[in-house]
Formats: sequence, structure tokens, C-alpha cells
Amino acid sequence: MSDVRPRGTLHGVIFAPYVRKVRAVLALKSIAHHQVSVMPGAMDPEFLAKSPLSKVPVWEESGFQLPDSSAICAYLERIVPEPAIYPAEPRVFASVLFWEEYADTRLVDAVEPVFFQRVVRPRVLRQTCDEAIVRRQLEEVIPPVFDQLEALYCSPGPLRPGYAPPANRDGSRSGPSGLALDGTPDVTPDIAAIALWSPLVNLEHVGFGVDAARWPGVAAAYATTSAQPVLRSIIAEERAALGAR
Ligand SMILES: N[C@@H](CCC(=O)N[C@@H](CS)C(=O)NCC(=O)O)C(=O)O
Repeated sequence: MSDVRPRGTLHGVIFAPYVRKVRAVLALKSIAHHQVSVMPGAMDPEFLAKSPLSKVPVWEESGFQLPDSSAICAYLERIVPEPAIYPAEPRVFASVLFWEEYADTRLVDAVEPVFFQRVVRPRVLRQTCDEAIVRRQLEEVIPPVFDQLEALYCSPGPLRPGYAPPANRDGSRSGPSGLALDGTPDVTPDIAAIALWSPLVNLEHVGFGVDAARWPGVAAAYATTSAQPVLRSIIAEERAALGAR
């Protein structure tokens, strides 16, 4: 029988991309935990003692606190190694760390203003959405990021050792990261795939998908990661919290 005692507590609001990244890893590794909703930028002394940079997420266990999604995910891999989300081969491992960093910086910076304007401003801050910012991000800021991902992450090359093409959505196999016939991915996504997936969920929550005609690799990578049953559950839970069907 598996141990369902909570291993620790994750602090952070579930819509924050870095929090979702950690929740995805916890779910993929079946690590039972408590979830405490903390808004980004919390400045109370109790939270600052856990998170000196006042950012979410923070992972907490008895006698141990760890901020930063990348640190937390690396720690979770050490305490629960299977299924592995970090490749073993040195170059593939290092490259995956780079793409995780790319997702956590360039992609989050491009995407988050859209979610902030469409959800946080009206629902949390009771302010109106600035549609000019949304349009600018969608038309000018996000496309070059997707172009870069398409060219450098979704294609074989020196920045992508170990690249495997994503699955065809019809269930036929096009490579080792394919979908099984029931549509379930048969390979656990690595930390780069998870980190790239997470901010794109926020984009989907506000009605914007990745244009598969323009960025087929990015769209397929997102779809393949989203098809993991435990990640589908995370998206469904968030949609319910947003009041969407
Ligand atoms: N490198 C950090 C970034 C965390 C981060 O920036 N979190 C945002 C929420 S998505 C936050 O807490 N922002 C509040 C602030 O910057 O004051 C990580 O990977 O955890």
C-alpha cells in the first residue's frame, strides 16, 4: 500500500506558474502534500522567514524550508527519484536545466502580463484589464519567444541533445515521447517540458492557445504534456476554481 501521509506543505497560489510547476512534479511523483494558498509578494515576517525573496512557491517540511521552484523540484527528485524528471545523460541533463531556466524567465515574462491583466486585475485587484497590454504581449512579445522555442527547443540541434519529436495527436507514435493509443503520454515529461507547460496553462485559462499552424512543435509539446492524466487534473481543478467549465 502506498504511503499517503503528507510529506510536506507547498505554499503558493495555484495559478502562479512556478507553483504549478512544483505541483506538477508532486503529482507526477505521487507525493502527498498540503497546499497553502499564499499570494505572490506576501511581505509578512512569518512568510519572509520562509521565503527571503518574498516569492512563491515555498516547500516546507518539519525543520526544513525551501523556496524557489527549481530548487524544490531538484530536491523532490532526490527524495522520490521515480519517475525521473531529470535525464541522466550529462548533456541532456544540462540542456534540460537551461530550458527550464528559459521557461522560468523569458516565457513567464512574456505570458504572465496576459494572465495578470485578464484575471488578477479584475478579480483580485478590482481594476480594469488593460487590453493594450494584452494585445502587445500577444502580438509583439510572445511570438518571438515561440519562434525561438520552435527553432531551438522543438528541433534537433546543439541546444537540444537528446531531442525527441513530440507525439502526433492522433495517437500514432512519432518518437520516444509519443502518446499511447489511448492518448496518454507514455513518457514522463522532464523538468524542461513541465516548466514550459506551466505558463502556457495560464495562457489557455484566458482563452489563448498556441497556434499549431504557426508553432507546431510548441503546440505539440504543450498538448503532450497537458495529456498526462495528473496534469489534466491540475488544469481541471484550476478551471473549476476560475469558474470555467
Ligand atoms: N525563481 C523563482 C521565481 C518565483 C516567483 O517569481 N514567483 C512569483 C509568483 S509567480 C512571486 O512570488 N512574485 C512575487 C514577487 O516577486 O514579489 C522560482 O522559480 O520559484
